[in-house]
Amino acid sequence: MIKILHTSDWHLGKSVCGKSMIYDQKYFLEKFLVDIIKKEKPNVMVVAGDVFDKKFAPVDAIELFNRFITRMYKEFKINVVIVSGNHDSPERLSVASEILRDSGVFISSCISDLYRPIDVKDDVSNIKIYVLPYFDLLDAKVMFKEANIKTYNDAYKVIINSISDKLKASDFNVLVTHCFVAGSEFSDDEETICIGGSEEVRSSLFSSFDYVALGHLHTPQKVEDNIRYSGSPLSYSFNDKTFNKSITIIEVDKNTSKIKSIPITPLHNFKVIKGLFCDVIDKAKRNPLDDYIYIILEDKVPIYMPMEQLRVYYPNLIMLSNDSILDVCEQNKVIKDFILGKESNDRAIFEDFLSNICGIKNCKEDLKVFEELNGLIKEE
Ligand SMILES: [Mn+2]
Repeated sequence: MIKILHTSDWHLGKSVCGKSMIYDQKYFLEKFLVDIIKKEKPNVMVVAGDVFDKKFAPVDAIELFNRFITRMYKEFKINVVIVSGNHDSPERLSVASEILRDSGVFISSCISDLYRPIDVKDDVSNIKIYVLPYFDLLDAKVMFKEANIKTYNDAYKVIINSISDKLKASDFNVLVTHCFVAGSEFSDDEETICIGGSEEVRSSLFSSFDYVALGHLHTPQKVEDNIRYSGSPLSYSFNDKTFNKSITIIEVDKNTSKIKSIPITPLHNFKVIKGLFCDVIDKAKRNPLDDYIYIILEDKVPIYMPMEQLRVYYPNLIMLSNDSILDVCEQNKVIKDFILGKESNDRAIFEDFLSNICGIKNCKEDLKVFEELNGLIKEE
């Protein structure tokens, strides 16, 4: 039996709401995934694109990748097959890839890599892993001299047709690629993908493969039983449909396969909390959390430094919003003008601060101190 571990969309170096995810990514690769590898002992790991979040990946992300890949070769001796995704720089990701091939690390960055499948064998099974990284439509047009390649579906059709006669029924044929397959579910952090547009690829094109390891979409899902997105290992948005992430394991015995997914335990969960400030802070005091938190306040009055107050209990509170107060401002001309700074002066702002935030009205002493200090500041 041969085991394939399928993962994708690591997006190493990504920040969410200004918070770097590098510790979470380090935890995923060096603790969670290493534990799975020790337990499951896969023969090969496929990474279906978007290793890095940016074409110019930060140094700590490159270091983490380097350390992990080295360990896969030295400690676990498993083959690693990587295709570049739309977030990766194909040239940077595939540095020294010809030499790395000899060590069982296959990094693919161009269409022509498809014609060099990777063999993984045991006594009964013969797996051929075909790789097709994310590519530019123009590259496909030039390579196949086909002017009528207008969509990714056209390109995939031509590209897959060009190897279909090489696929043998006696082999277990795997394709690793990074694209948007029609009919899949996406989450809000994937808004750049044009759904229903020229990016869409039909799953019927993959019918000659025994398993298709997809990357691009971050929600783990199967398009068909043997055509799957492993999804990203971490949530990268509070708008994620499901915060449940997983990796996929395919066990191949001759020409049959068994597929299972293993849920990922993240270092931090993503949580959205909604409510009035008093209830939210009450809950926070009773149950402090170090998860990544997004709080949606529903108060119709301004709250004094809510982020700072809540961060005492939620140190990883990374986003806070209050649509209710925006609605109030929109409806109330006085508040709107005040916020926009119309007809207000320093004294009026301070008076409003005293009454709205501190609940103190007409306190002559406070106003006197304010006027004195304000005068001094202005003199300076
Ligand atoms: Mn991605």
